[in-house]
Amino acid sequence: MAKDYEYTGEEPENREPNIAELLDSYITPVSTAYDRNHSEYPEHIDPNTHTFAITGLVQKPLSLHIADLRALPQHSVLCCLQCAGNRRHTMRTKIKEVNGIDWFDGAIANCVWRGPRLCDVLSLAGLDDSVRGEKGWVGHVEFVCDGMKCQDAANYGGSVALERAMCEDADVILALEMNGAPLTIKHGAPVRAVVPGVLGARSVKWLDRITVQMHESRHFYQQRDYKMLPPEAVDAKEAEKFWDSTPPMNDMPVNSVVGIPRQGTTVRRDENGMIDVRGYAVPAGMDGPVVKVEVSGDDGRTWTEAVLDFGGNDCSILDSEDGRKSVRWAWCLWRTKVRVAKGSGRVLSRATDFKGNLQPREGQWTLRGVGYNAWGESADLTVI
Ligand SMILES: Nc1nc2c(c(=O)[nH]1)N[C@H]1C(S)=C(S)[C@@H](COP(=O)(O)O)O[C@H]1N2
Ligand SMILES: [Mo]
Repeated sequence: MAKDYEYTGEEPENREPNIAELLDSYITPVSTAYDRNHSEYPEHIDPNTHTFAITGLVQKPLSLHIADLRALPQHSVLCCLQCAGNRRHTMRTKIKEVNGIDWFDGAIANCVWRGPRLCDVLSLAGLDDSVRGEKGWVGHVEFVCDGMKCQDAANYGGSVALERAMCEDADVILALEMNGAPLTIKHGAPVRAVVPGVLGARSVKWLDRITVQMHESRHFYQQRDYKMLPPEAVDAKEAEKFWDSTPPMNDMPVNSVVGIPRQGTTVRRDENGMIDVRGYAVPAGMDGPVVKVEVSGDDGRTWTEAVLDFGGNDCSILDSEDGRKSVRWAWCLWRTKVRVAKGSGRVLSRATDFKGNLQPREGQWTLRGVGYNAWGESADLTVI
């Protein structure tokens, strides 16, 4: 199938680390974390003079400095940011061709983000009565970066529900730091949104404007991209019929991948006929943390429970509410040994999260190759 979405102009930087490097550390180092850009990087933005606006359905529109954000209580969130197109390569090779960057399994990073809560920032401006519904907040919060021309639009933007933004438990922050250091320009300096559990596209970098509004963002990257179009949308022309009726993606699904052994490699069994297997797993949206990862070396007939690692903590961290809360948005790294027959073989993985979401055997094909979460798989192994 021909690609309908050829990019024009300068190709922005999009890169992912190889899986071995990614699995090497629980907290993904800033230099390892994937980069996903729809535009070139901005030149240095001076954090002392940069201002951004809070507008829309607020009592008092504001223009804020970074110093105003530093003056608010700071909140740290350990969270896995992932591009909606992570694992696209597997969707394209296992099901059929899709349009989009050929991400393998590395468009994901587990980092500590720090900054004020978005709800505290919005409270500075005061929310208008019109967004106060009977059962909670109505409307949306739009994040916009105005400075940079994107491939498909004049600027970058996206939104999340105001209810999510205002819910303390949802941990939505305006991040000033990543892994204990000021944000780098690549990752959104001086300030970016971080929306845990939601596709990375909403964690807008280089923020210029936050607007409270009744409607979802009408931005290209909210309305004409990052949607799980139905399978009937087989090409760009057919997709036109479905963009408006398909909701934008929001929460990411429960997922896991087998990182080691790599697909297509030769592995040697130990004296018991077992091989070492490692990978990562993430929970669905707000339903974390991951509580179980199962691995199979016999095509899913039998499953072995993997040992979970939450950054030096084992699964006993899941026993208390505080423990679970501390890794709710995070990934776990997992490892185990499984028995595999000699010859050609494969290993499979499937994750379950705290709410009981189980990673499905099959993934749904969708034109833009987003949201793939079929069982993790390392195929075409030569087992000796
Ligand atoms: N301003 C702006 N913000 C953006 C993007 C962008 O192109 N421009 N890309 C988004 C997407 S699609 C993802 S997955 C994440 C990637 O964040 P990272 O580059 O820090 O890993 O940023 C999001 N925020
Ligand atoms: Mo993304």
